[in-house]
Amino acid sequence: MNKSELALPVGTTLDRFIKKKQDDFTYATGELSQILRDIALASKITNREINRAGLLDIGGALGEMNVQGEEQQKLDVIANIRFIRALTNGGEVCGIVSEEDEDMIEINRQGKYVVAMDPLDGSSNIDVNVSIGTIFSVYRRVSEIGGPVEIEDVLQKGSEQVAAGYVLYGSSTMLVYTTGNGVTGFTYEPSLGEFFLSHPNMKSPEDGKIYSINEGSSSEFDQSVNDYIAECKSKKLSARYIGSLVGDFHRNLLKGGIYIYPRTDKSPDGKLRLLYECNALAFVCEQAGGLATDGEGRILDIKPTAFHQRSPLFIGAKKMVEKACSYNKATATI
Ligand code: AHM
Ligand code: MG
Repeated sequence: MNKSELALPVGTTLDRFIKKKQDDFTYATGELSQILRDIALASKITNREINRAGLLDIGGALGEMNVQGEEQQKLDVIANIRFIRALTNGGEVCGIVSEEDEDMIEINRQGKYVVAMDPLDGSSNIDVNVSIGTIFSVYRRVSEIGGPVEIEDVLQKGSEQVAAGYVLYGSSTMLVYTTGNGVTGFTYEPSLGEFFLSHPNMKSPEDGKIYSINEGSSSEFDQSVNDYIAECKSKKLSARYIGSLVGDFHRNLLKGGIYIYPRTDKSPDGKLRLLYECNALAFVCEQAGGLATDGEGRILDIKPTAFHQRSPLFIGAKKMVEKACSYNKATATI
């Protein structure tokens, strides 16, 4: 046996990768690198808490509602605190908009970036050991550095994002992100406490065989959505829906599929939040060669008007999203 085979290389850590790629950033200052490291740190701690759910008294509901009128789970709140704390200590961020907080949180006026995030998405799956995720989106602030963080710093079109990604707490924990130069995935190695490069240059298949939608609400969907579902069935595609956006999106990204959360009678603007759910995944998806629309136009072109604004979402393999939107001939521009 060759001696070097006794100690095989462990691979490229996220930190080392970020450092190597720093020059790819539009603003190659290292600040954005620090934000990604802060997010990675918070996700490791959140991962630890999630893995202990069931052993400690951190499962179940907190007994309070968030700004969306949804019951907050204890782990939603724990993850929110962890991410805010890491980004605060990192010092590069001036403001955070979180699904769990009504108002923007001002942090460091010298920070050049704002972050929009859903610290723990898929709340209904927390207590039943099904995959959940963190979603994040980073913008460069437009207001003067040193002054107060402004609403306009966050209410930018998704096309202005400088970085976005997600963490999937699944059968393994993965961090996937883009800074506008393709999509890269890292897998967490718990014994070393590090994310390692595992999915370089992730690409969405152009077409796919999976459709993901909560069909239980089909009586509330527009006819065009039901027409597309009928087509999926006629082609004998596979229906896969776990109710965790990050998990459903990630599977479809790897295997080829479409995720749809359309408008419904109950949620006339859709359920998902534009700033910290749709935009972040739309950026990742486009960077991987896929497409993301609200059923009519490109997600990344929508100018947000409110922090917690909702949007319908059609996201995934390019041909599937185009096909789904083609049923909506009256208004679709894609
Ligand atoms: P949340 O942010 O409260 O967790 O809600 C978002 C989640 C998504 O992860 C998931 O795709 C969707 O809501 C499921 O909603 P539904 O149960 O209506 O199908
Ligand atoms: Mg969410």
